[in-house]
Amino acid sequence: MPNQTMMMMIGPDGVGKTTLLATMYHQFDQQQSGFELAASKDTDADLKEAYLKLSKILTQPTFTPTGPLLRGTAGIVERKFEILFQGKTELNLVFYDIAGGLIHANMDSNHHDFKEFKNKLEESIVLIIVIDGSILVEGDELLFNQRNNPQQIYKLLVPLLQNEKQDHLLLFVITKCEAWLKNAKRKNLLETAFEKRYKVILNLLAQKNNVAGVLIPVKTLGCVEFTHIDSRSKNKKLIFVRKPNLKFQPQNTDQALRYALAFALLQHDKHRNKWNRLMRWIRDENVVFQQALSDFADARNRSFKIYGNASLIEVSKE
Ligand SMILES: Nc1nc2c(ncn2[C@@H]2O[C@H](COP(=O)(O)OP(=O)(O)OP(=O)(O)O)[C@@H](O)[C@H]2O)c(=O)[nH]1
Ligand SMILES: [Mg+2]
Repeated sequence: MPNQTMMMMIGPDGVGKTTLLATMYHQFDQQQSGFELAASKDTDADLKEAYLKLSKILTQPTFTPTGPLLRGTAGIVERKFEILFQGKTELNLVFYDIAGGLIHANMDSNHHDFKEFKNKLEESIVLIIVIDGSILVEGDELLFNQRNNPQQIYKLLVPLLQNEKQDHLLLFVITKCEAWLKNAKRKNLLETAFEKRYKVILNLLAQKNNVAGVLIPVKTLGCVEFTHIDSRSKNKKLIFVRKPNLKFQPQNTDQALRYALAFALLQHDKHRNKWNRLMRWIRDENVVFQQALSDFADARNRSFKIYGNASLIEVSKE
């Protein structure tokens, strides 16, 4: 029976968790390795629906954020996948896509949904922390804290990382940052803002041996750019424009997925039981697997900044 690995999309409502999941699934290139990612029927249908919806929104000349991308990111939705190796299921995967509202809940809340959220978070070994990039760079302290809520994410991480026996990967994925990916100087602004505003979380990572973090700015849309914050009403609004000369073209979302999958496979391999290990050794399966994993991991873009224990994401070449 193949193992199961849990991952969770984390971030307040509207940061772009579901959009990221839909674009990463769509953008992922299966061709390059012995591994294959297959979605369950429901997951495949839902994520394709989300992607189609996005592409339709983007045919309109003016861009208005739509509200939740898929009906039903209420509570926690389980998006199920499996990784196949040489045609056989190697690992079952669940991505928990949460309703962002859960992030703001009171930590001591006894509410059923929040308890379920904390339990599922405890099971997850990869956390995809989705950050609204426009607010990260341009938002004032109050707006930034409201919309990205890093304090609450820190409070959730502290108990999770206390278990020294379990390794974790944190992917800090920045969305809505098309405007800052144009040149090295602007990219630097984005990175500096991230390191300043997530300092407490990055300090936590620096003290731990059991966690690695990767900063991955992505384009989920690629053709919509932040222009300014409209502060006239009480509820500040971010104004984006649809760039007519650019295509809807996600970028680097597949990298987030590749980092997540490589880590899941590494952990899975590390925790095989002795009997399984022996059988694999006798059948000479380890070498082939290791080579495939190493090829898979080599297709990761290595220009992203790494925090914490970088050795946790390295695949040894044997
Ligand atoms: N400009 C821009 N808009 C984006 C981007 N990613 C998502 N959006 C918009 O942000 C809105 C919210 O995106 P969702 O993916 O539904 O956000 P979520 O984090 O899943 O939100 P909840 O499910 O409510 O927690 C959608 O209208 C998207 O069109 C991006 O990279 N750039
Ligand atoms: Mg959602």
